[in-house]
Amino acid sequence: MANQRGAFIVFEGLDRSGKSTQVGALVARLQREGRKVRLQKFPDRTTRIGGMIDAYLQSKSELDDHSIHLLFSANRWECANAIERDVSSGTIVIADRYAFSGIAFSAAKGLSFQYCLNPDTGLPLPDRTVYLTLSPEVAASRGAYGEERYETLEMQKRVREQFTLVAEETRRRHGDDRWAEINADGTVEEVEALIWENIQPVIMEPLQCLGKLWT
Ligand code: FDM
Ligand code: MG
Repeated sequence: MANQRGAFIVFEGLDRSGKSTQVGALVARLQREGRKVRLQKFPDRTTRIGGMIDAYLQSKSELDDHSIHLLFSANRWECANAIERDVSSGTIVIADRYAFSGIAFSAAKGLSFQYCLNPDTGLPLPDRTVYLTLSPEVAASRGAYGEERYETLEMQKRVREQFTLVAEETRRRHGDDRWAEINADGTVEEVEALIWENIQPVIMEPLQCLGKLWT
């Protein structure tokens, strides 16, 4: 189909869920199939705003919780036009984290859920968000957390709770099809197969234009 648009697919998940591995594998597979595909990491640490976020995450700077929340959102807004442009010209844009992490991490620090949601209102709405879940046992068996801010067991537990609320809100506002949960306890290949099966309808069927988040 000549003018078929691409798609916007987001991956979310807790630390050590294998999210970045799976995103990389999916991008490679789509490329092998001859699809136009672009990986978009959030936070995008390559921009000026992204540099401020990077310094904060590495504890090289301190910022008020509201300030850093708004910077994460601003970092998405500075990429929004490119996502819309690429999807409308046939590219599959795969995002490693998005606004859902934005809410889950900031709300886990105590900001109100509604406050966290607001600045992302109107961003490109993902056609599907794949949330990779991990049982606590398997998470524990995958070794130590990293060095960055938020990479502690206590914070990850709170983030997991908030992701449950984010999932409910997404389904309530945008429908059940927008949010898929995939158990990432299996091997890389097993999880890859589950993801591939899950996203087939999204990348095969011609879709209408991209929606707007939280509207
Ligand atoms: N994070 C990520 C947030 O707190 N808010 C956001 O909006 C986004 C996109 O940043 F701990 C957190 C999640 C994670 C950290 O992410 C850096 P990566 O995926 O580890 O680079
Ligand atoms: Mg990290």
